[in-house]
Amino acid sequence: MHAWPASEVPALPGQGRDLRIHDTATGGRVTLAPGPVARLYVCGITPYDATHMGHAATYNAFDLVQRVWLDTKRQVHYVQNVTDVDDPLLERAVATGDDWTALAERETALFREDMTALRMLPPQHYIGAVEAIPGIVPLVERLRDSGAAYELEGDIYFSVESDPHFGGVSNLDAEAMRLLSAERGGDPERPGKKNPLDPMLWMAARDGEPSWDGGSLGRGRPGWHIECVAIALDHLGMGFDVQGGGSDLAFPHHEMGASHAQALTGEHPFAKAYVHAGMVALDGEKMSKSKGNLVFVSKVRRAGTDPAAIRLALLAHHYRADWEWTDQVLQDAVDRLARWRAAVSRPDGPPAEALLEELREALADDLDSPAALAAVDRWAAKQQAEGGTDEGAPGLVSRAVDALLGVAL
Ligand code: 5CA
Ligand code: ZN
Repeated sequence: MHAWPASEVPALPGQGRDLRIHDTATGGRVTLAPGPVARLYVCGITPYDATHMGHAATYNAFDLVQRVWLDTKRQVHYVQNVTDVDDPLLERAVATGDDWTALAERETALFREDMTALRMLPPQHYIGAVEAIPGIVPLVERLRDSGAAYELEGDIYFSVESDPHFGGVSNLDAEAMRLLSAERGGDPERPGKKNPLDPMLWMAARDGEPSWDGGSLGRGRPGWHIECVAIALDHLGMGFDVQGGGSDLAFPHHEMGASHAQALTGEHPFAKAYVHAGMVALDGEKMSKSKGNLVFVSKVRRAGTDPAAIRLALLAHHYRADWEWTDQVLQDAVDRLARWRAAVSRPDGPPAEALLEELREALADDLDSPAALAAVDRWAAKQQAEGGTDEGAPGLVSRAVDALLGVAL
């Protein structure tokens, strides 16, 4: 699949800082030290509805990861998937009478537009589950042939007991895992499984559902976790720097993915850090396509809101926090954008070198975007109150806000 166009990232004077970020697996902060090419995998959308502010907040977090790395003069090798065949997508298509491929294509196109408008840097490889199937089949065959997977009435399940590290990403107890498995696409109640948590790797063809040639697996379609493993191993290999997603992906998705990869390669870890963004809520409940309590990026854009203001609304919250989208959150961002634009539109202003270092330090400190915004607020307030004589300052502030926060002033 094609991704979306990249907005330019201005070069900044001086040197960026290494990112210290919260890793779910260790439960603490790790200092990432990628090579000259940092490797990032971020789980993509299941395209059965438009991009909402929760999605946007999560992609914003990993856009910041890239911007911090780029500021250290590294390149970033970024891969993202699109879960363009899965139960919720097929169910939605049946419910609305849509063709499932048309639904997936339409919503993926809208996602690209939203990402472009929000100045999110695109992945170099943007890969759909359907196009990954030829790479998934041999992996499932290998897992089955090595004894890490087994057949149940034509479906193939992964055996979580085949991985000695199982549980090490999300660090949850057995009861919590069982509850989340049932909630998030698993089938712990199905009789005949070796362990109730075992996830499906390959689902044998069902009547009325799409299916593909699975070689010795028979016709069917891939499970969810193996999709991301196949794509990540193909394009990044084991031991890449960060796997990212919202906190609802820690278990089972990232836990199972890590286990699949470990069983396939005998290596550990799959990702050096597992990074999870908090959940955005509306009216007190997590925004989710299944509940329908959504604020869509595209709708807010169509209502005339500058995408830069949407981005500032996201940045005003720490990526690990759970927070609530409200009209006031957006209004505050619109006001902030206006203040910042007025401040950089003058020919000169207070010196901004210290601000650049504050921005770098805030973001390197577990992507503390609220602290970054506060630093720019202080510069803008000083500009408004006293002005300044540094002719390079407004330009430097614009470039720094663009390069590090993805906001065009
Ligand atoms: N296709 C899979 C990942 S392989 C998937 O989870 N798709 S999704 O469309 O449901 O979610 C896409 C991303 O948005 C995931 O990282 C998910 O954790 C995140 N996300 C979903 N809802 C919210 C929310 N309310 N707040 C923050 N992030 C969210
Ligand atoms: Zn994924």
